[in-house]
Amino acid sequence: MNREASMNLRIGIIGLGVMGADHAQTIAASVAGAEVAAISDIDGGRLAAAAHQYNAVAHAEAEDLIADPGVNAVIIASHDSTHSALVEACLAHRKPVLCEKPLAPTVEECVRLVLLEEELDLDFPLVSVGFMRRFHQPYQQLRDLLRAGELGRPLVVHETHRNVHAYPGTTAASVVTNSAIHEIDITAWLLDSPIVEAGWLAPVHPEPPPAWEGPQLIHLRAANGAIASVEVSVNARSAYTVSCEIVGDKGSARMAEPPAVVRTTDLQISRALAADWRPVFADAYRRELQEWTDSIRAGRASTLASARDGLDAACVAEAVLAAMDSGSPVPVRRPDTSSLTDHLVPALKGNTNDVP
Ligand code: ISE
Repeated sequence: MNREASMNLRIGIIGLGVMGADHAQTIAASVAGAEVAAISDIDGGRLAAAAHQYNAVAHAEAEDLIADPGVNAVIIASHDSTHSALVEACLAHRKPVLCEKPLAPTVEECVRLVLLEEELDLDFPLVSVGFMRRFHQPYQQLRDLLRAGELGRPLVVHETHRNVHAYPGTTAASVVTNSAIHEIDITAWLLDSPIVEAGWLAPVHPEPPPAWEGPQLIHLRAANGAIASVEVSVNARSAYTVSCEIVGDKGSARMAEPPAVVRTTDLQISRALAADWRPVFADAYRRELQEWTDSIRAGRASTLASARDGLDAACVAEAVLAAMDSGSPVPVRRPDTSSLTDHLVPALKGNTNDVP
């Protein structure tokens, strides 16, 4: 157990799958002012091993971790379908929460979370969403170039996102809500303009949606007039790769290939590529976790994506899914949250959480 008086932020992590385990490691190895204080996972063996490794409290139930007074901030890295209820529990306990993307798979759930948080009338928001690409330096440099006017008016964004293997249970829809949701968020963030229309295409194939795991082509149109094409493929087999190029009316800029060693053997030139996103975005995850920790300890809003950003991405994802069904481009519908706000949260009032 790790409950001695320390000035570190005591973080509880829910879910020890790929991302929960990765966050635990990053916090322990490279985030200043934070420690892994508690862990929860549905797999008892995995939970016990990680609790031992990090000298952390093990909670079989996620709700007990959130209620634990020894935990002052929570990371949710469990299955997408659990996000909404767990974020709500964090709000009830007034605990800052970093919820892995998506905030929740449906617009309805995201609206509820936004309203619950806003009704608490807090000094700074409690909910952050793990759109870590906002902390990836190449995206930040592309955004800086656009903001400085170096590329002129942005016209087209070309993006690709390829995973090696699909998760079991992947559907055409979950490719949008779990994978393409990154491009949905980062495109609006780069362009500084909300997405207003979405379209969807896929090659003709014997296995059409909903079972389709092959490449999808998503088209986005932003309010400022720019358009984006996103090729997303979760079963590409070749390697994990992500690319982004922005074309403006004065020039274009694209992410360069990551620094790597190029090998020449057997009459071939080659370099190693990543098997998944962790090595590609390791530095972005570290910077995101550091900023989250620093903001909570300083009692200020973080620069991570907010619950409203999570809702916005869900609205665009919903339009993509509607375009997938209808075969035509669909305008993005955004619920008028100001008319929905009545009396959602009396039950959440009254709890406190002391952050070091
Ligand atoms: C995964 O959940 C992630 O968040 C990765 O960043 C993304 O590239 C992958 O497609 C998702 O499945």
